[in-house]
Amino acid sequence: MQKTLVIIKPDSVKRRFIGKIITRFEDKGFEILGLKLLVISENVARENYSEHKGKEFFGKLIEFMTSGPVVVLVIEGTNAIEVTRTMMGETDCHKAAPGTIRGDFGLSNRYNLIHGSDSPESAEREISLFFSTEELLKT
Ligand code: IDP
Ligand code: MG
Repeated sequence: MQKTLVIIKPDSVKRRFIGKIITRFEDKGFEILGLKLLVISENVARENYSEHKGKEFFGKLIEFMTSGPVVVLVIEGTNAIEVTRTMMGETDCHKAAPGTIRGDFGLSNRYNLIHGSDSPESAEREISLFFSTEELLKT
């Protein structure tokens, strides 16, 4: 079993995709261990995306991620990190395959609807940015 952090990004919340996206993970068989609706602070956004600091899109990414409410979830299941990333599709929604969240609902490479941790180390770091242990059903 593995845990991962998913963020339903501000564009998804604005487009009323919260239910649709959570349903995909529930239908797949994942368990939800934590869930909240919030506006991400600039510091937390910078921390979540620290690996991209210095890249040309970093400033706009932080602006986007703090532009409105998001839903953050901790989901658990077999191979959750890789399976979630497969379900999300490629970063650039133009290139993401049909059947993926980005492939089905997106047309941008910045406004791409969803974040998912990309490694066990990132998952652990990102989960602890958003949730205390008391806020998760299991640790
Ligand atoms: P990921 O979300 O698929 O893991 P990353 O490469 O980690 O993709 O990039 C983080 C986020 O930064 C992306 O989800 C997207 O919102 C934004 N981003 C990535 N590459 C670009 C780009 O070339 N232009 C604009 N935004 C980008
Ligand atoms: Mg990434």
